Amino acid sequence: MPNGLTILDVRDRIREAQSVTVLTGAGISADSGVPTFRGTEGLWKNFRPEELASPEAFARDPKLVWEWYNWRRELLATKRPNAAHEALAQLEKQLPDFWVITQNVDGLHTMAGTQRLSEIHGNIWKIRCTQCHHVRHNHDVPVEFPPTCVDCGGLLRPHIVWFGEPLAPEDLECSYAALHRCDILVIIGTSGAVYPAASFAPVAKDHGAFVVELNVEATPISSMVDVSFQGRAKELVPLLL
Ligand code: BJW
Ligand code: ZN
Repeated sequence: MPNGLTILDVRDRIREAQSVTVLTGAGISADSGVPTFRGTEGLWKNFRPEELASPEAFARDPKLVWEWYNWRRELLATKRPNAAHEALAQLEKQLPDFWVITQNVDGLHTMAGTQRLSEIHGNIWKIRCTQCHHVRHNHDVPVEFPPTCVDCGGLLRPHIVWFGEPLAPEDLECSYAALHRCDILVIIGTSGAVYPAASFAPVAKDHGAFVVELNVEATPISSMVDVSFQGRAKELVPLLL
């Protein structure tokens, strides 16, 4: 119970808030059975990020990168939102100003019903043409290689932000606006290892927000927040919200 605040005290603060922003990471979907990136069971234990999640990797070996995404699409096609995703979708209906910023590409927030959402690292169920940049929804499992654009014949890639690539300006704009205006920022299940999301806690704090972290363990973000609760997202989020 850091700062003497219980999770129910924070729940009361959220009920009184005008504006709440939520930042989520892989930990919220871990409770749906989706692997996280880092940690002992994380994806990066078996796969090197620079070999699969970078524009250089795709230029070098697009087939290998598509095989990895096909494997993940196959896994994700079996996953459903959990109680944490659902609690956030409910809260959206109750608050005048609410925004979810997710680093997750799995689409589970949308499946749970969240509408006020920025998917800042993209979405695995969207694909983009490397030539004409057209983005389309695509739920094929697997995507046949080489996938080509119906408009221009260009090679298609996952609509995901890889290392070294800029985030979409409209996502950054919505995210920073939500971080600047919120009374409370709730950060759920992220290791705080990847920028710019890793800097969102201090951005919100500098604009006067009360910042809450929910995670199964302490992270580099823990020392910057007002209160940090340790536990699983699917248990803590419904209690908090
Ligand atoms: C639970 C739980 C349970 C478990 N309940 N909790 C500043 C400083 C240093 C470096 C940089 C910087 N700015 C930019 C960079 C470079 C780079 C970066 O950050 N590198 C770092 C490694 C240092 N950033 C970028 O390249 C970004 N681009 C950018 O900044 O562009 C600038 C630019 C401008 C102009 C021109 C060009 C460039 C892009 C970053 C994109 C990241 N993409 C990835 C991979 C996508 C591949 C894919 O998914 O297919 O996105 S990286 C990977 O990490 C993925 C995630 O979204 C992201 C964050 O991971 P997350 O969600 O935190 O997961 P984990 O696994 O790390 O943590 C899980 C957490 O959950 C843990 O804490 C657990 O304890 C917890 N947990 N179970 C609650 N049940
Ligand atoms: Zn095209």
